[in-house]
Amino acid sequence: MKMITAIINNNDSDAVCGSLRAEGFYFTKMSTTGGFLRSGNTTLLLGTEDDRVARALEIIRSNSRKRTVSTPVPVMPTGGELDMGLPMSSVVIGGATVFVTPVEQFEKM
Ligand code: 2BA
Repeated sequence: MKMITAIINNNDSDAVCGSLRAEGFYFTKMSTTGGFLRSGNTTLLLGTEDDRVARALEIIRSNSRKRTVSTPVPVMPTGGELDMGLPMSSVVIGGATVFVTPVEQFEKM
């Protein structure tokens, strides 16, 4: 058995979750926050048998898109005054960030 931890864009969440549900995957959906951009994303915890991992990843991949967002770049003040208007930088988010880890034990009690 494997545990898939998938961090996905909030905008892809309905499509990913709907497709996973339609194929009978069990998962837990959590509202999470990216450490870099500090904006909301969705993390799925999905435990499944080894032979279904590839299909779960395919569903996540095919429903997750790359997006480019503009984010302010923090700058140090040049003098005594704080710079007004931070420069913007583009950051590409996604598709999904996925970790697949082995499960040593699984029980429902
Ligand atoms: P955030 O941490 O908010 O990161 C959003 C995007 O900002 C990232 O997209 C990446 O393009 C960029 N980024 C992140 N950290 C950076 C850094 N130190 N320097 C420069 N750019 C940086 P993704 O890589 O697609 O990540 C999307 C979200 O997935 C992340 O949101 C975070 O919540 C999660 N994530 C990504 N890699 C992770 C990892 N190794 N461990 C845990 N969570 C991760």
